[in-house]
Amino acid sequence: MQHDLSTLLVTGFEPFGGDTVNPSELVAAALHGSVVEARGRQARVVAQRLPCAFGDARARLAAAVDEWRPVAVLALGLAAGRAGLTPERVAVNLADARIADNAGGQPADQPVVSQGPAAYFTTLPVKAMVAAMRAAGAPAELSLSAGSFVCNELFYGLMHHLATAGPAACRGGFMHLPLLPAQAAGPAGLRPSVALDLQVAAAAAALQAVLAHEHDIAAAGGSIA
Ligand code: PCA
Repeated sequence: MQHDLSTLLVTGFEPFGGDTVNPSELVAAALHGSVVEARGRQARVVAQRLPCAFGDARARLAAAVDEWRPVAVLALGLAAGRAGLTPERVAVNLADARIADNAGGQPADQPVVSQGPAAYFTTLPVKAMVAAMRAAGAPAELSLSAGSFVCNELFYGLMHHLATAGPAACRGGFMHLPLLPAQAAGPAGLRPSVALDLQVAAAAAALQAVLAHEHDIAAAGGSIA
């Protein structure tokens, strides 16, 4: 891999919770090596697969950030039940797991970083990302909570790393993805899903928005409750 272009680091998770696939690692892998262009800027996507394990995932991401020194990081994960692609606004300093992670870890009511701030806001232009994904024909919406499992821990760990130790000027954030149709075809009852091709196209559009918008667009949004 060349270092001539700037880098967009995109991560995905291995399957967890009894699933055999995770759309986040498939989307990240599909984008690996592609060149994103927007407003005269170019960056090459480097994808990294992460273990679904508290502590381990965020340590590996911090190491990848320090290795690649990307202009931005977009971490991806699955949120079964979401009806579209959902960039997250807030990472909270809380690990509270309803199920065990892939290493058997199941923290209850623990801080991600003791003495860390209660929360971090994303530094990605999430409203511009939502608009770009919708323009690409994909269902997308802002989300206010990444939960309290490994994805939130990764998101919080990423933002803490960028705020305290990582490369200056690197922006970071997290986006949850919906199930794939094949996952929703199981016996667990009807759940929303989005085809892999559309998830990949939407994530590519979101990355373009990241390059195009150093600051988020002014647009009405947010949620009433
Ligand atoms: N989703 C989980 C962890 C890994 C993933 O893809 C979560 O939302 O926390």
